Amino acid sequence: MKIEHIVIRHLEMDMKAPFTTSFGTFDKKEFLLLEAIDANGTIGWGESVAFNVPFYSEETVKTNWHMLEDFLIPLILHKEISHPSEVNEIFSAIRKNNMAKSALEGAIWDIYSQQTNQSLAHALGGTRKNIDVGISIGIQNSIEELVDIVNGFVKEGYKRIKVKIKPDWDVEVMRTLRKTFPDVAIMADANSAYRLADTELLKQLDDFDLMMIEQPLASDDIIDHAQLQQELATPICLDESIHSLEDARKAVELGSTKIINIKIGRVGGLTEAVKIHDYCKENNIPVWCGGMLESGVGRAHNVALTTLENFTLPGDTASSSRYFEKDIIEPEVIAENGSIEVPETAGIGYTVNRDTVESYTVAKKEYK
Ligand code: OSB
Ligand code: MG
Repeated sequence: MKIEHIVIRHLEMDMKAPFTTSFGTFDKKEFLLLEAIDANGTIGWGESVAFNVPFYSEETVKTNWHMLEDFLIPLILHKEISHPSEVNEIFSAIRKNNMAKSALEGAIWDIYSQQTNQSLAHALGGTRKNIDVGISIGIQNSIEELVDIVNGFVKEGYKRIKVKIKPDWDVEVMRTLRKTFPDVAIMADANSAYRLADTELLKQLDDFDLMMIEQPLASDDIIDHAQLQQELATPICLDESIHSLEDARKAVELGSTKIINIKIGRVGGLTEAVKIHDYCKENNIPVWCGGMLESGVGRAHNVALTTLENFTLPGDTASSSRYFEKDIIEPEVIAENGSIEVPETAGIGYTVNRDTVESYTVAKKEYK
């Protein structure tokens, strides 16, 4: 294939409810949507998971636009590409900026799977027809409100409940949840809110039979996490610290993580995500697919990736309707009883609604 035309759109979507983590609150979703068109007219869609603020990682909507316009798109336009796994190599001179790279690589994977007449899931080597999913719940104003919200999602059938924690919203919260929901699979995500000096506090979480604790320590750390894991019975799962197969290998070899959260954008695309999956499978490290409050396009890519064999733990890919009044894809992603049916049609398996996209677009530029 040869990509001849790329459209970058900056979208803003209202969220049904604000989402609060230890690093801040999102009350609207701003992101870049990429449309890539090849010489035959096949259209592929990709989504950047970079937020409008650099609090989860250093990338933002604006830095992504800069990287795409000035460096990544010029490397791709009018070049013959025989397989999307080549894109990683084409981008290799450019350091990091993984979310920007991933958005473009994702659109190319979509085109490739359409042209080879297979679902994206199949093109990636996935086999599941249905995927199990959980849900991630932000920090609330009171434990009572949190219990109500958890109760609603447990009733909807989500397969595990993840709750955000931070200092002063941790041990008592998890104690109450475990007492109220004795049989539910529960985990906590700290988004780097603690330091090794908090080990005694974090050890108290061992009382609540949590599936795992996600990224308790610094976002760039794998050393202190290894030491913390020695002290904790609860498995540590790294999110922010893992940007590549090499990061995954080092963290696993050091004993810093027993489970890995794979986010396509954070690791620079689907090709690298599959490599991390394969490495983890060989090393008995279960993985699950993380979420970044994606619109339907990013959500569809997450669904496809999760069909790979070693995605044995429920991910964060909830129904579109959990986040937005109206998503940009048709049909929307629907989790029923904590399970999503994987589409079998060629490409990402969902249709992008151009009118809906237009209604959320605040800026747009074309590259030829
Ligand atoms: O750490 O997984 C995270 C949302 C924004 C930034 C980081 C994270 C999250 C979530 C929500 O946990 C995942 C989702 O529902 O998409
Ligand atoms: Mg996380």
